[in-house]
Amino acid sequence: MRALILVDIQNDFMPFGALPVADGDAIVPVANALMPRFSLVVATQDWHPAGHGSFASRHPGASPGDVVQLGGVEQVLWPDHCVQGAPGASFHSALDVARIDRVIRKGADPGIDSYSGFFDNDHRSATGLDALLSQQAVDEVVILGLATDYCVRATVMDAIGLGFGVTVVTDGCRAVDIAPGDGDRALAAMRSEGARLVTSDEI
Ligand code: VGL
Ligand code: ZN
Repeated sequence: MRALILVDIQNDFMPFGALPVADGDAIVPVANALMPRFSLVVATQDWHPAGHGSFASRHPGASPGDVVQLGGVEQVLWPDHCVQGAPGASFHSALDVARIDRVIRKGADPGIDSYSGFFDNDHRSATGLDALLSQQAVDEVVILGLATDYCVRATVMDAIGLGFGVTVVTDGCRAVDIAPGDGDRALAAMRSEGARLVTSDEI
């Protein structure tokens, strides 16, 4: 059984959002076209409390892009984004949310970030996504979303580690690219860990 996982297709990651991903809105039609082809569609949602520890605004003197320790692991600091219940945390208005079967929220613990849809960044707490997929006898996941170099990458790496067959839809992903090429390097790393990289017309 195969499932589609949509990673963080939220307003704050769109070009008009608080943590803008260039061309991020270009993936919405890709997601909409693929959803009807899957019997299980799961969307992850970055879902931070105000004042989350990944926000630069919580660290006096720090700026977005700085790296600190948070929850015992390295943490890139970000602008405030995807605050629970705020418009920036909502899915893009053109995303066909009626086709989403389950939403997995992550990043709610102020003391640790959660890029992956499966685990917090220290791998201590699970979001419930693995249990959900196992219940549904899913053995293969197809993943797309935002951003290639953070939450897509982490979700893909955890899925591989958990033993799922993993396909990444490259035209359904866009990168933050703090350093030019981060997105391409992330895709190369996913491939070398065993992910299959395809374009949506190959699904
Ligand atoms: C993400 C940075 C911070 C992502 C989430 O969805 O890739 N990136 N929070
Ligand atoms: Zn976040």
